[in-house]
Amino acid sequence: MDTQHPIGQGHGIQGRFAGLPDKFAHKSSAKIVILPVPFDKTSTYQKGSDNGPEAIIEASRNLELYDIETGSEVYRKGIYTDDAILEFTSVEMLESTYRRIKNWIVQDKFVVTIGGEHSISYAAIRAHAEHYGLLTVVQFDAHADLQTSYENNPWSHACVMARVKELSQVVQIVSVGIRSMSSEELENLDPPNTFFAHEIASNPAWIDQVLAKLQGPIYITFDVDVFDSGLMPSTGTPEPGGLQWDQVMTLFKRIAQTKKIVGFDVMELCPSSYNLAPDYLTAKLIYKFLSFKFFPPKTSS
Ligand SMILES: [Mn+2]
Repeated sequence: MDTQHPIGQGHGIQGRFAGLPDKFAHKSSAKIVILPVPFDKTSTYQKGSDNGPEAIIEASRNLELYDIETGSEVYRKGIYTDDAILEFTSVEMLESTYRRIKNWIVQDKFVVTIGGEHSISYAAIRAHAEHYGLLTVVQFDAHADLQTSYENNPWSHACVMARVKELSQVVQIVSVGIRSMSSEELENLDPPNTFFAHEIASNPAWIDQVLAKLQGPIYITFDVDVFDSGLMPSTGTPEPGGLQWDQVMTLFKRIAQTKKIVGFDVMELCPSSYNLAPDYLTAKLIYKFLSFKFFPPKTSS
């Protein structure tokens, strides 16, 4: 066994992202905090995203922690896996999540919130928006999530971006991968800042066009259903025609190279015991994102 790299490949400690030993998972010294929010109350099709955080953390123990592309080992920054937010109602969950995240931000931690249904992101974005004053939100999603209210609940997952729009510090939302919406959402939609999946498929310049929109501190909210349903079947509402892994990686990398990313969340993994690949994909997505964020490659590719 290589004693220089004793971590990864299923070793390590259960319940911690990447199974990191104490040295790299310490609450006070870690630069990165993983906040699990196992909440799924408003989803309407396939339920079970409340099992997402546990599945992500379990899968993450199997990651190899040297990132080839950036030549880095981002776990050495320290990744603390926080206690899960456990609340019963949407309002309580949002308030607890908001307060927990705000407390980490003032300690200069980079917070990765993992869900759970997409409504959770409102609390995370609100905490970052208040701290940074101005925020551009990049939304990776199959769905617009712009319903004013859904099933009489303004805090439904289907309304999350409508609520985010109401935050005064959010200067703009740039949406990527959208391919399913209702006509009622059109009035809330910002067409110049919406990159529909069918347009991405036929426009090689789409990544440059996304980057040209971004200003100020960047928050990325990532609904895993932005991926094509073949790659990501384990989600509440899987949609065909979605993004591929390399497209997402390229956009992550390009944003990290040119912008200041201040926060990140990954929502809507609805794990299945019959197929672990989507769980592993989500864990790897988080680790790749962190590798790009903290060790952005010098040259663009
Ligand atoms: Mn969504």
